[in-house]
Amino acid sequence: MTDCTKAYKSIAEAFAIAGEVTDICPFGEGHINTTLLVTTTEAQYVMQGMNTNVFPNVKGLMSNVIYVTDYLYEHGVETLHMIRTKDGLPYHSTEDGKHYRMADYIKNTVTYQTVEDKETFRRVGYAFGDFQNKLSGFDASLLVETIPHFHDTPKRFRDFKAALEADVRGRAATCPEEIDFVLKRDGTYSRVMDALADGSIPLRVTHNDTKLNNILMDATTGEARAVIDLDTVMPGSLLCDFGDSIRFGASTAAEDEKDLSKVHFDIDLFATYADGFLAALGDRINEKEIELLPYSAYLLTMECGMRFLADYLAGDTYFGIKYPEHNLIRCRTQFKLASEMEQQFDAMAERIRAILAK
Ligand code: GN1
Ligand code: MG
Repeated sequence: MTDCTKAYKSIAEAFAIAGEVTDICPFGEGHINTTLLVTTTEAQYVMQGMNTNVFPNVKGLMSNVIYVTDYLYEHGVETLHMIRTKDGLPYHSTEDGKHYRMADYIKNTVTYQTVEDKETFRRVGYAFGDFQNKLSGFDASLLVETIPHFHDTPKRFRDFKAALEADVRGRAATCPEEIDFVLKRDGTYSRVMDALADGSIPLRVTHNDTKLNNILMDATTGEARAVIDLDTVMPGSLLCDFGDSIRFGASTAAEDEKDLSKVHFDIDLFATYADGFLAALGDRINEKEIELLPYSAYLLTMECGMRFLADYLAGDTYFGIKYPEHNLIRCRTQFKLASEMEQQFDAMAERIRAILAK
């Protein structure tokens, strides 16, 4: 039995699973929760230790996940199926104050860290657009705001400046160019929040973390099977879901690529994703949202970059890291992408117009 299996076996056994646990191993690429694949003599499950630093309200978090998965299931959408504990509870708490949840492993699916072929990315765009459609009838008042101000970029910018001011690790001296990159763009961060505030774009129930690796693709057919990582499903803007997918998927390299000469914004991938996303939405997107699609790619990329940089300055307390400069490396890829996007706003708008004219 591996050390990992030994460490988590009794936790896995707290859930109403089939068979005897034979193996438990780390799984996936998430930066927040501890994700494990549990294998038993009869089935496989995904177990997660929830990060209470990021999600202090575990009860509210799990209530959201159950509401959303039940709703999707009732509407015929393949989704996560949460397993209750043997006591019938939605999650299991250990004596040392950690909280775990369990879901069925969805068989014959894969996730991608970069786009391997364009058609896949179109399907991802369609699937995230469709996810919005499916949730359009969902009663948003049922949802707890798991992370308030999650995509409030001006607030993220203020948090970044506070981390810079505090500079608790003395790291600011190691990254003056990156800091300057964020500060210089003050004034470019509020267009989505402003549009929500003046009512020119609607508040919807959105996913808010639409990375390519948050969607399970069928290993045989290549079809999108299920949207996962439902922890940040909250009221928000469709633009954040679009922009976040672009920042991650329309890059030619991984989010933590060290060689920046490999990192480029690929406008063809932008257009491919937009094609799928807009096809799913049909006329359920308004003029202002359409106008802000190119900007949203830039905005979400800058937001994520400043969050990585702020976490580097704060001593890596939020995102999981594999080495000390990991967050700095991550922010550099985001800034490289954002600087290329800035040069291509007109070209992006042109591609959107061409898609809508079809
Ligand atoms: C986190 O949980 P994961 O790894 O899918 C983060 C996102 C960031 C992303 C950057 C709750 O997503 O907001 O965009 O890392 N999730 C949370 O890769 O903060
Ligand atoms: Mg994830």
